[in-house]
Amino acid sequence: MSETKIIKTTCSTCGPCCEVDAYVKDGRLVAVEGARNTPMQSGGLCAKGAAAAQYVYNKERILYPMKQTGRKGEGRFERISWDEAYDLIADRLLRIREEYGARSTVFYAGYSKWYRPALLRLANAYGSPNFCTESSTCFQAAALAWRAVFGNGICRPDLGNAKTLLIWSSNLYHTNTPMSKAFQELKERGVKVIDVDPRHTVTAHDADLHLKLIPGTDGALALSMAQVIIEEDLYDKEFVDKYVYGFEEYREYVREFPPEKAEKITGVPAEKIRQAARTYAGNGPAGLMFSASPVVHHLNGVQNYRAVFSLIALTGNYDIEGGNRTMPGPFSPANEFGQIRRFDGEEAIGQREFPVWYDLSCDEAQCVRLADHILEEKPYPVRALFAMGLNHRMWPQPEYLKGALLKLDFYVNAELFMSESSSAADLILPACTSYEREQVHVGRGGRFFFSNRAIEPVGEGKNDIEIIMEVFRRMKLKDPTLQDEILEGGYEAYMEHILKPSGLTLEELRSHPEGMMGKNLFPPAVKTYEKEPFHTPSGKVEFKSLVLEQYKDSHGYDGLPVYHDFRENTAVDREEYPLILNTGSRKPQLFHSRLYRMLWLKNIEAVPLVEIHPEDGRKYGVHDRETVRVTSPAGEIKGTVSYNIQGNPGVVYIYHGSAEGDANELIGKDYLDPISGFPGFKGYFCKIEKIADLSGGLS
Ligand SMILES: Nc1nc2c(c(=O)[nH]1)N[C@H]1C(S)=C(S)[C@@H](COP(=O)(O)OP(=O)(O)OC[C@H]3O[C@@H](n4cnc5c(=O)[nH]c(N)nc54)[C@H](O)[C@@H]3O)O[C@H]1N2
Ligand SMILES: Nc1nc2c(c(=O)[nH]1)N[C@H]1C(S)=C(S)[C@@H](COP(=O)(O)OP(=O)(O)OC[C@H]3O[C@@H](n4cnc5c(=O)[nH]c(N)nc54)[C@H](O)[C@@H]3O)O[C@H]1N2
Ligand code: SF4
Ligand SMILES: [Mo]
Repeated sequence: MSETKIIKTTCSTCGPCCEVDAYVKDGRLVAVEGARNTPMQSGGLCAKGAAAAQYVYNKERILYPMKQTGRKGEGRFERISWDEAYDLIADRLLRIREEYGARSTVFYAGYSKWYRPALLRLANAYGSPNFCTESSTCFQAAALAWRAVFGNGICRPDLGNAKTLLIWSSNLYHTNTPMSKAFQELKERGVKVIDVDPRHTVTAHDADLHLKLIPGTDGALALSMAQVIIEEDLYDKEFVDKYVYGFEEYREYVREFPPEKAEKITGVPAEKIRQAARTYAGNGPAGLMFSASPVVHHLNGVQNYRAVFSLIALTGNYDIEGGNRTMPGPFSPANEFGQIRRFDGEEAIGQREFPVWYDLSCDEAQCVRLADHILEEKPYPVRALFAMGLNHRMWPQPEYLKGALLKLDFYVNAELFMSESSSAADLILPACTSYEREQVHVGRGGRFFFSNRAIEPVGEGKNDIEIIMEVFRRMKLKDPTLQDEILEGGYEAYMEHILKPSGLTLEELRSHPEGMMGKNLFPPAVKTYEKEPFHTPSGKVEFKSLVLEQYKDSHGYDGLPVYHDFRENTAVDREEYPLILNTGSRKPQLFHSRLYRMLWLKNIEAVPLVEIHPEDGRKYGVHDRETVRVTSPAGEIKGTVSYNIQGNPGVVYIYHGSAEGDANELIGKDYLDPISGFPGFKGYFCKIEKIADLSGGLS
């Protein structure tokens, strides 16, 4: 009998890429534990990671390349060889480019980030401006808000030196497990923690002050804190005088938000607003921890986060020790590799409607309008989609997108699983998990580590970058932006290439399972603005954004971080739909659509829950565990009531991504932040009605 081997590898079942020890026997993954003997892990693991074997050997894994044989969307496939698959892709994509132009092909990446730089290269080399990712609903709106204020680099809170930490909507115990250790250390040090969250989460439980606001009212709360800080003379005059543009107009504007008025808008008691303002401004240095999504999943999302980010500059906590600053780190190889911009000169999806996305955001197209673009063919048709991990349930009204996918001339999806979105494809390709591939990783603080392949790929699975490279070769593309032809060089050369700026070699890294510090690190620096102006049009921190202001007449954007209340600013009949609908606040055992197929995880909550406050239960005549219909102006779903007292009455919480009751069926596809294009996932409207007595789903 063979021995069980322990192999140092990574889990990337969700985002963070945690280092793990994989237990492998007879070539099979039998168990996973958090890595021992590395600086970041101590043997612990989250529930999703511990269920790795159910992920890797899931019966829905795609094992071979498969071609649709029936009618499109019917889900009938036949196995073909990789060779045939590559030829088919090259042939179809080249013909579509010839006939309709390169922009008619969209390159898309779902939530798995590691291969994106290579996919962007492929899109560039092919010549399409339409490279887009799941960031069309995640992080990039927060980045956009940040850049509108500070111009460049996103600064994280300096947890090691802060005396106060203001957490603005992050439930890190559930969403960023590796961070929870740092958070506990900070608590032990006696750092004051303020948490802004509509629910009393585990993270809020650990806070000194919890501001339990009504979802989507973040802007009013931040402006009110600013009002207190300015009125009580707690702001950093020197920094503001020297480095801030638009302060006088901002000061005038925030006068409209005294805490008593903000209390009415946000539901947060005026005294708590004052206390938070005084602590954040007075007990510095203070860091602000923000999140990729909840604040920007609202119609006024970008402006709300701009109001929040402005507090950093107002209190002089920008780029100082213990505030928000560029942390010392490596010359990030992944970024260096990906930093080739989108193909310029052609109008990308969403560009006309969301121009600031293109001015400030990133290398990507805003694909929230993908379905409209396919169906309406305006301003030009989209005919093909080369996707990796596309899940239509990410979008509001997912069936609308699914219908549009069926209209494409050619749609290929590389996936781990035979997902619903894969079944609509002409061709599906088997991708592989982190356990089945090698990978170079950049950890926190400039530490690099190598992730071994723990097992051979399941079926004929391939790593996404190898797939991209072969598609590139078969189309005989040239990467116009690179001297060394990196996509032609093979995966080994690719890993070498991304490691190059760190000063480490692949050989060195492979022989150091504990990881290595990069040789070329950014030296720790503070107050970088003293040497270099901010990368904004004014060269200063912009409380009044000149980029947004340009579009005042054409798009109605305001330069100040103005507050518009989503409850007033809507065509929805509130008598018909009295409840606020907040979707997708994370659960520790789920990850969007991908983990419902893992029974160990799914059965923790076997049915889709509609979480309501008991007061609402009484008001609308529905009880815990009853089956209810949830209706919004966009659609309806069924779910099981779960009484929950974490939040306030008046708000319903539902998770997304499950075919059995997807919250996204309820969100209107045109209910978007006009600046970022982000859907209002966390601030729509609904009603609930009882349809049966006992769901029987929960025991
Ligand atoms: N287990 C698990 N972890 C995940 C994910 C997952 O699906 N599952 N997803 C990953 C992804 S893609 C992302 S973007 C991150 C998100 O990471 P987080 O932002 O930390 O996660 P959320 O739970 O979405 O939101 C955090 C908190 O925001 C609160 N919130 C909801 N609406 C509002 C609002 O309007 N204003 C404010 N201030 N707070 C609000 C919620 O109550 C919640 O407690 O998580 C990542 N980690
Ligand atoms: N209602 C509502 N909707 C939301 C949100 C919300 O809060 N509420 N949150 C939004 C946010 S922040 C995000 S980030 C998105 C996430 O939305 P998605 O990116 O759609 O997330 P997943 O469901 O994880 O789907 C990604 C797919 O990628 C596949 N996959 C995983 N790893 C790999 C890999 O290595 N290679 C390949 N080729 N495929 C892989 C998975 O099997 C899965 O089918 O959802 C957004 N949608
Ligand atoms: S948080 Fe859990 S599931 Fe996500 S990568 Fe880390 S161990 Fe894996
Ligand atoms: Mo996200």
